[in-house]
Amino acid sequence: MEGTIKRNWEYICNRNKEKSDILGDKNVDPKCEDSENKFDFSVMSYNILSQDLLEDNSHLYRHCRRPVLHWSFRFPNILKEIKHFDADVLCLQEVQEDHYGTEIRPSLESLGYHCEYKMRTGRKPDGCAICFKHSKFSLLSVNPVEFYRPDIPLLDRDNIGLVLLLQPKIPCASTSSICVANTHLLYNPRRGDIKLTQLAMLLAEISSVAHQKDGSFCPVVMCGDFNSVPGSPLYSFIKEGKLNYEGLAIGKVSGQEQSSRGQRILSMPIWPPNLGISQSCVYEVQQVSKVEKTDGDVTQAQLGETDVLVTAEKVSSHLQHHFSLSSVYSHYFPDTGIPEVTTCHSRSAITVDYIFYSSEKEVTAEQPGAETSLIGGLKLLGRLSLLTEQDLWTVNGLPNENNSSDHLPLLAKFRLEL
Ligand code: KL2
Repeated sequence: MEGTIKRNWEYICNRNKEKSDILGDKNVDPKCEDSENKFDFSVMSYNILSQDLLEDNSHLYRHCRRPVLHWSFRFPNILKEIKHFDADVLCLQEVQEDHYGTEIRPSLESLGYHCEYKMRTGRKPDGCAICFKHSKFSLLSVNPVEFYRPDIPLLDRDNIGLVLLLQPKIPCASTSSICVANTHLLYNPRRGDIKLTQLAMLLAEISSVAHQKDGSFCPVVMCGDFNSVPGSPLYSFIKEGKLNYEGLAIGKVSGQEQSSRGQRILSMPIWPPNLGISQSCVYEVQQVSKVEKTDGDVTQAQLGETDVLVTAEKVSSHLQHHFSLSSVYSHYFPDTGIPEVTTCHSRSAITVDYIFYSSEKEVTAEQPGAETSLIGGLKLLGRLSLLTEQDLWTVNGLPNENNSSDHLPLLAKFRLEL
C-alpha cells in the first residue's frame, strides 16, 4: 500500500491583515458576510491525465503498478479529490471527450457545477473544462480559443484555451465580473515559438473578454498547464508583462529541457501580422479603434485594419501584455529552497501548472508624501501547499493509489473586495 502525503493549507499574510481581522469572520452575520464587503471564492487547476495520453505515452508510467493506471480506478479517486476540496471554480486539463460526456460532466453537475468544455482541434480527443458552482456565479460569456490556424504555418498544433466571464452572485451589491481562463499549451520542449504565440492568443482573448467600459480590466484568473517551468522566459513574460526575446533560442523559451535541440533563434516578429495580434498581445482591431479615436485620422482608419497596425507598430524584439499577474505559488519551499513540483513521472518532476491572478496594483501618486492606493485586483487568501519530488517518490511517484493523475491539483482561495 502506498501511503498518503498530507498537503497543508497555507494562509497568506496580507498587508491589510489588520483590516481583515477587524472585519473578521467571527462577528459577522454569515448571511450578509459576502454581500457586505467581500466575495471569497476558491479555484482549482488540475490536469487529470487523459486515458488516451496515458496509453500513448506508457513509457512514462512504467514505475506504476498496473491497476492504478486504469480509468476505472483513477476516475473515482479524481472525483473524490474534487469533491473533498470543493472549489468554487475548476479548471481541468486533459479532459477526454468520451469520459467528459459519460462520467465527468454528469458527476460534476451532481456536485452543483455548471460545466463548459472546449475540445482540442485535430485527432487527440481531450480538452479543457471550466466548471463553476451555480450557487456562486452566473455565466456571462463563453469564449473558446483555437490555437490551430490553417492559414498560418507556425500555428499547426491543436492546443486550445477557454475563457469565461463570470458574475459573482451577491445579493446586495453590484460588483465587477471575474474572467477565468484555462489552457494547456503545447508540450514540445523545442517549440517555444509556438508556445509564446499560443500564450499571446490566449492573452488577447482575455483582454477582449475582461475589458470593461471604463477601459480597465476586471480581475482575471488564468490557470493551466503551460508546459513551461518557473523562471523560464515564457513564465517571466506572464509575470513581468514584458519580454525581450532578442537572440533567444526557441528551445530555451519553456525551460523544460537543457537540451541543445531546438536552438533556432526566435524570428522577429515571432508570429506573422495576419494573426491579427499585436506585440502587446491584444487583437489589432481593438488598437485600430483607439488610433481612430485619439487621432481622428480618418484616412488611416479607413485603410485595412491590419495594414494600419503593421505600420503603426514598430517591429522590435519586445513583447508586452497589460495585466498585472502574480502566481499563487512561489515554486520553492522557503526554508529549504527545494523546488515544488506539479507533475511527476518517470521522465520529469517539475512545475508546469499555474494559477495566475490579477494582483492588486500599487498606485503611488507622483508627489512626495502622497498616499499609496491599491486598485483592481484579487487578494490571495491561501493555497494548498505543493510537494517536492522526494515527497512524491516516497509514494511511488505519480499516478499512485491515491493520486490518480501525473499532476497534482493546485488550489487557491481568493478575495474580491467590493
Ligand atoms: O507536460 V504534460 O504531458 O501537461 O504532463 O502535456 C503533454 C505531455 C500532454 C499533451 O500533449 O501529453 C504529454 N513525451 C512526454 N509527454 C508527452 C509527449 C512526449 N513526447 N507528447 C505528449 N505528452
